[in-house]
Amino acid sequence: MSAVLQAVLQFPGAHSALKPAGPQARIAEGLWNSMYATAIVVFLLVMAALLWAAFRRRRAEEPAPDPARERRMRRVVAAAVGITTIVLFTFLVSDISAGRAVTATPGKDAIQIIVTGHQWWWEVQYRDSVPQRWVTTANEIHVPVGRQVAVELRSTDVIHSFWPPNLTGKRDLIPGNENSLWFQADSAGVYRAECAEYCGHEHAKMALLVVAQSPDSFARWLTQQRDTAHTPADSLTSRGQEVFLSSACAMCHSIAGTPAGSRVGPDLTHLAGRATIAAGTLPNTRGNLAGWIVDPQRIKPGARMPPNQLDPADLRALLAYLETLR
Ligand code: HEC
Ligand SMILES: [Cu+2]
Repeated sequence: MSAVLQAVLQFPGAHSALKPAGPQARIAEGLWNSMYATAIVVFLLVMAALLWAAFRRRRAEEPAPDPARERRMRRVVAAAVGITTIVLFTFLVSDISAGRAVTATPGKDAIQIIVTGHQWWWEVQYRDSVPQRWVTTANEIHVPVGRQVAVELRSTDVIHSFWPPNLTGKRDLIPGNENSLWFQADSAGVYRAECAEYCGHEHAKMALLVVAQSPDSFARWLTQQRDTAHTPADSLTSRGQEVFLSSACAMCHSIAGTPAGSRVGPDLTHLAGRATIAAGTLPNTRGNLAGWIVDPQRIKPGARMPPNQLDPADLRALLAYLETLR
């Protein structure tokens, strides 16, 4: 799955409000472009007037008061005030209408996703009328291209804010309050989103990826996510599962199909299918996984996962097991 990560790294626009990939982001970009262009014109006009005033030839003595000239000047000033008012009023109207367009109610066939903010990672859940078909993952949202995605935003601790700049504006996740937004990705790609509200020590390491894929490959992904974890097939991975279930890991993490069912930390049922670990902090490689498990505090000081002292053989078995969780 590091192909996903490669895509992010090779696509410099994967984290930019000026590279819109969906209808809302395009509205925001249009608003920005019009304000930017207007500001450039106003700046040039003001600078030109300033330079003209500074450098125009002066007469040696004060000219005699000239009522016609005074009237002309008054008219110029009134026109400038009038134009300024019109420009500001146009900004106000386009701002309000852009805001309304961005927050319009999503259609009935929108995909529903629940995103819960935790210090400092994102829980992502796809619900279904049948609870057995619910999918829980972390730090990665998969969506089909061209379909609306309605996101319900929750928080279990402090205020976070969900912001995928290529797709839409930001919206807060507030404890005890449900917020929502929707977006749509018009082209396949991997877009980076992040927490946009300071939420403590590791706020900067609270990113997530939005993977927009064709409807077919999204459907395949969702079906696969509904599977429980594979039963270990060899002695190494069985040992790894034993290590996982017999140490502290199982007190905080879930792996569907095993007795581990806690939701303190990210669901690990399909960990190996994710591109990054620790909310976009590190690429999901064996070395990074080992470093994280042994001492998460070195990588993300303050993260809600304690260091783990594991026998090297046990660690190797644990890593082999975690890598089977596709
Ligand atoms: C006290 C609870 C706790 C314990 C015990 C714990 N973890 Fe974690 N774990 C967390 C939390 C919370 C996170 C999310 C940290 C973050 O990204 O800020 C996490 C993140 C992870 C991640 C990264 C997941 C992802 O998708 O980003 C892995 C892998 C992981 N833990 C494996 C383990 C293993 C293996 C053990 C046992 C050796 C373990 N954890 C023990 C709470 C715990
Ligand atoms: Cu934050």
